[in-house]
Amino acid sequence: MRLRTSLIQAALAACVAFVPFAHASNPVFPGWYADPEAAIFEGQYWIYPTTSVRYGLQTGFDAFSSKDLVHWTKHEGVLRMADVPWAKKAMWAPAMVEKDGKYYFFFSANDIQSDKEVGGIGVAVADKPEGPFKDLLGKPLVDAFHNGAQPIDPFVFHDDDGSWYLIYGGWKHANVVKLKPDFSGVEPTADGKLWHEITPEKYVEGPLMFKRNGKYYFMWSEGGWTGPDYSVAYAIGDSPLGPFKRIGKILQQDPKIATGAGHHSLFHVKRDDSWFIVYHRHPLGDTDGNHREVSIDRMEFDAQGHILPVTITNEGVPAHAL
Ligand code: FUB
Repeated sequence: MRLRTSLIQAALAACVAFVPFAHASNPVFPGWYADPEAAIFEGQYWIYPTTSVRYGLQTGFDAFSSKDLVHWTKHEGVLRMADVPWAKKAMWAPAMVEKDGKYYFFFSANDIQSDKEVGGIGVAVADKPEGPFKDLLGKPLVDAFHNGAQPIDPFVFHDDDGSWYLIYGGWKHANVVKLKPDFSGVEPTADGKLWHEITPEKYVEGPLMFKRNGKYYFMWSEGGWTGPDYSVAYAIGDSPLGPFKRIGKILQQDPKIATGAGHHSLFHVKRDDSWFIVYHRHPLGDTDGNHREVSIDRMEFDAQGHILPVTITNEGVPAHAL
């Protein structure tokens, strides 16, 4: 009898130990979404993507939040075109930061083709990560071409000396410019210059910057975003103003998994120094350029600080608490 009881107890203990652990799968949530901006706000993971439909239909943004990278909650319409008086045509490619308890949502709008048109990069603000976000300035933050860069695809980098930088640019040119601390405009760097061009070899769009062990990592997308060869490369420099020399590709298609893997951002979990790359890609065999889906995989560094090539997967990543 005692033997049977202890066998039952052992079986129960084994069951408790074998609670199946949660695992994501790629794409991480349903729907055509692209240009995902990853942020950690209020103890949760957040993704702010472009709604990947024709430009004319890009009239607002949804956001997604998660506590574990596996289960995602959709927040619909966190920023709508109706709340940006100067936006008329398309809104896409968000960049997010938190500052002094407010949340700032940078975005591209109107797809301007010359300085004669109204549009460029805007910024909206909210009290909560889920919005509702409202236009901050009543006009674009960057409304013209500088150094040949179309004012799209913003990324905001907060340096550890307190400076805020906007890194942006389409049409194969990347600029970095210092932001005023209240994000109401741009201001010169110490050398008196405003628009610093940092375009590396093969740069196309989708820039991103972070700092690790005292070095500045600059990342971007190359290739064409509607096609299979879209990809991500990077450089390492000693200053946010460059220079940046291309090191190589770290994210690209895998003909067994998906095509056009690009326009990424990153989750850095400080607790265990783990890094996740959040990016969009096209399903295999689907040639509609707007059919883009958001996926997450691991990103790792070698002992010298180089970024290792990312393995893109269908399985995604295991649950990862913050
Ligand atoms: O979503 C529109 C465009 O797709 C972005 O500007 C590019 O970076 C590309 O991802």
